[in-house]
Amino acid sequence: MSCNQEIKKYFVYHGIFLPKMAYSENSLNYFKAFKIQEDDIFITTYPKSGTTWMQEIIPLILSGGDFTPVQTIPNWERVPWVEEKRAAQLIDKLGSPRALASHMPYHLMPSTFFSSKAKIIYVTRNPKDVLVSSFHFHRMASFLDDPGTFEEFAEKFLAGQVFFGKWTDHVKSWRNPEIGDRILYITYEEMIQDLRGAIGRILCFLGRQLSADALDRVTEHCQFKNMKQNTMSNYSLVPKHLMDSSKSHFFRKGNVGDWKNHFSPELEMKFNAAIHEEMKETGINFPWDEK
Ligand code: PPS
Repeated sequence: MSCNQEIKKYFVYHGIFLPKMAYSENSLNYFKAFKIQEDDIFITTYPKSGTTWMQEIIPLILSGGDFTPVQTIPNWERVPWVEEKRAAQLIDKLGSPRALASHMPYHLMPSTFFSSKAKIIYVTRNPKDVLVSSFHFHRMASFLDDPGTFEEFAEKFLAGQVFFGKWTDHVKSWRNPEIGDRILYITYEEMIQDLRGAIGRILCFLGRQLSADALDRVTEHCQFKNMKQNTMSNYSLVPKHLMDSSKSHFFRKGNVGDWKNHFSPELEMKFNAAIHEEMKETGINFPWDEK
């Protein structure tokens, strides 16, 4: 990293940058020793891939379509990140089954996670749109580096010098075959295209049901324009000195393909080549990949 001020905001955990504001040695010790329960449901994501969206959908599924939890409990309390500083206190309050979140790569999960039956929903998003979303998030979040120009930030993103490291490492880690059928892979793009269908897949995976009417209401509630108004999910409860919505909103655009408004042709070529090089041996194909 280039300057002292930047270094002060992060520490390095197994090669991954983590903002000191939200993570500490204590919180990571808590995370490592965390006891998984067999009916836990994990939302795992690389940042800016659709975490908050899932923190709305899963509680609505678990409540059978009752809106009370998502209208009264902030998203970070109803589905806490297990690695964050506030986790211990928040997770203690959860009923069963617990819905939990993590931005960690698979191999850094708590040791009891690997042998458990906990279910996992892994959301993937086109890394170009992740980069754009992350760039604007870095502009508004004081606990992250100033991103510099978009081109500068893209360099850091490709090098993994951003919180939670390289996108490719994260995505590859969660494709580990040993996870078996405990994991549901879903893309942000398919949720945009057919949210009702995507929630249907999640219901099936979790062995849950909603009436057609409840599914319609949940789907409508989870549309971008409606979630953006939910003060329990839109981060408006966070003080301005931490997240400054005059610079960028957390609920910014919520669409697919905003990268086209940010990438030069040169950057697009470079970005495609870098991602292709790191993903080519994996056999993983995404809908957004060049054919
Ligand atoms: S974080 O900070 O890692 O928890 O961020 P995360 O929630 O993973 O990602 C934030 C982006 O997801 C968008 N978002 C949505 N898009 C469509 N529909 C719904 N309901 C929705 N909820 C959140 C949010 O707007 C961020 O994307 P951008 O592209 O910046 O708008």
